[in-house]
Amino acid sequence: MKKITVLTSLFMCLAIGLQAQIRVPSATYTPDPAPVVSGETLYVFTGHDLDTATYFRMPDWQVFSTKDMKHWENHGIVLSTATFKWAKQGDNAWASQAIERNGKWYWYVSAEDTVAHLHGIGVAVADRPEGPWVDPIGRPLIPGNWGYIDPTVFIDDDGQAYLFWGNNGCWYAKLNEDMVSIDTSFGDNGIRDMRPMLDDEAQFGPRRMKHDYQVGKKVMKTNFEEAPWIYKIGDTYYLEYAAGGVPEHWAYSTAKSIHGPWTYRGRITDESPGSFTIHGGTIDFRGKSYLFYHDGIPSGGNGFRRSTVIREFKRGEDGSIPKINIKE
Ligand code: FUB
Repeated sequence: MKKITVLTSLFMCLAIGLQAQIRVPSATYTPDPAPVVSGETLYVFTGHDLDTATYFRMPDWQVFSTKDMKHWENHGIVLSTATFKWAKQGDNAWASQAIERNGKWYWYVSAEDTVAHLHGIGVAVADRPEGPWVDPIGRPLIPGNWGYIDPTVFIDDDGQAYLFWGNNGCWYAKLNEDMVSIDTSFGDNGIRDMRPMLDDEAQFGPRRMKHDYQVGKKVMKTNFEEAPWIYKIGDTYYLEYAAGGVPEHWAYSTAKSIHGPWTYRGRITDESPGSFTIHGGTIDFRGKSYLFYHDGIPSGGNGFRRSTVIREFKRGEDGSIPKINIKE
């Protein structure tokens, strides 16, 4: 009987276009999920909203893994601000993403630079996702500045690695082969500013009134909000991102060059239930595609106590990402 009910609801989900949800089992909150596949294993790197948070209270980062999307291993809190001596301690451990290269793991994190008193990007290195993680440079890789949060990392087919990041703007840099320094000959002191491209509706979607932290008031800006998620399929670069101001939805643009121009491709989701942020990313694993993001449902709608959710979806023949229903 139970089996029939599960099958019936699965059939109903497929018939009306809903994607069943998977939740990473955890006793802690798991915001800002960043999935990565290594061999037969999918790892999810997340942040950690404290149970008592009434504003962002995020002291550390966590790792989970699975081989089949059903059984999960919780590796726990494996990295904290304590690793980054230059960072504000015990808080502001914001979004992150990790990547494997030549047998080492590199974890790029948002943390508060105590010199600039603004978020910058740090990097930690380990032999495996479970750690131990160390800070190989003892300073921020990208020093603090307005909007310098939410790093996403990608290695192109020619071996060139890129780091993108940003809130209310998007910036990117070329990582050197060592993955812990940037190519300072690229852009302005190693950083290229994407804001002129972000301002183009054809590249990043319709403008709307949004708060701009640098000018301290609302201005007309395009869709891009924060949380870039960069990857490539075939010869197409994908940039997914939190969009639309708050509350955020998930959207994407594509390009034939990592330097743009980008083409706005539309919404992937509507706004995340119970959370004004949505941070996530899509990934392919064992022949299926999954969207990772966070919502506020387990906390009863507290946008500072967010949990990872996963939705399976099917890419279009042309590589397009369908609109994914995250409301059910
Ligand atoms: O989790 C803290 C911040 O909220 C992240 O850095 C943003 O992407 C948003 O999810």
